[in-house]
Amino acid sequence: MAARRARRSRHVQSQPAASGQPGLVLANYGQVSLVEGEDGRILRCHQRRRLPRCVCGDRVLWEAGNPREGIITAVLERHTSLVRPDANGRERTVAANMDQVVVVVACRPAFEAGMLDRYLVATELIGASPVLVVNKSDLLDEDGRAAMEQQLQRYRAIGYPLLFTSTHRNDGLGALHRQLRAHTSILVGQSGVGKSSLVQALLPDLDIRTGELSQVTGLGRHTTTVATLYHLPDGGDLIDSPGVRDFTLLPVPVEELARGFPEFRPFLGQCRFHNCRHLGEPGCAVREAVRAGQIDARRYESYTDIARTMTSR
Ligand SMILES: Nc1nc2c(ncn2[C@@H]2O[C@H](COP(=O)(O)OP(=O)(O)O)[C@@H](O)[C@H]2O)c(=O)[nH]1
Ligand SMILES: [Mg+2]
Ligand SMILES: [Zn+2]
Repeated sequence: MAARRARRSRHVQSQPAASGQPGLVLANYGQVSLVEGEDGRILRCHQRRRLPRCVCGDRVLWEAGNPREGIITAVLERHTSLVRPDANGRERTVAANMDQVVVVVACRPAFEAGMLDRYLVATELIGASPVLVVNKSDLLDEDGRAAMEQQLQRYRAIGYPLLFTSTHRNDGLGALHRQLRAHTSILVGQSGVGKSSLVQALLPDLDIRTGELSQVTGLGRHTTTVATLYHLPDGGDLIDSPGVRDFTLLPVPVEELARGFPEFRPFLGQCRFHNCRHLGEPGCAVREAVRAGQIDARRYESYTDIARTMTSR
């Protein structure tokens, strides 16, 4: 999956002429969306023709039709969106309006710093806040935990929240709950790190809820195959998306890529060349900061790796 800042006023715009009541799209199944009205009731909705296809997390306007059915009359402006290429390489939006992206890693499958950095950059570039979760903490002995802490210290230094969890031992889930409160979050990370297990642990009535949703769609228990938004018991929303392991970065201009590294920001604009790509140009303030130890060398290496894959396309 790829991430990209919502392109305001190009794809999705509020439709000033449209009327209707506000609603929240919990899931989209092609022609049909599940929309939650302000009273909490869930309706099956089709959408007016010529509207952009709405996605999980969209704010919409809808009008009542048959009992428990409605029609979407407007898709409101998206603040953030996650996009990934479909089978034909076309960009496809999977979810919208999340303000937090929870990147889940574990010791098994092995933690890869380069992949973590790609998730973090993609999150920064859509304007959402990353949270780092190390799941399967039960598999770490004291030394393993210390080694993991040490590797991840550079992310703490940037200011990213870092949590250790275990769904098997029920560790750290309270802290994760608190971190998700008052946010709309989505879990991303490599397959097998425990994302679905975390969703299960955070949403004790998940089975009941998916059952309810499939009753409304009449589509059977399909909710695990499309991005679906759930309300957390203590407040906040969690989007479960089965495809987020594919989350990668779409090409962005290199100047924009550097902004995806928050610790670079104090140095941007201080390079000798205004269009410096920080890849070896003379008088580069970013490289100078790496040399001076103000920017972590491993993170800078991730920057050059990502920049190279983008410029070679
Ligand atoms: N030891 C351990 N295993 C876990 C934990 N959480 C999940 N798992 C296991 O990791 C495997 C993958 O979990 P899953 O939730 O499907 O990962 P996903 O692919 O990221 O959704 C399963 O066998 C889980 O039982 C944990 O906290 N500790
Ligand atoms: Mg899963
Ligand atoms: Zn530079």
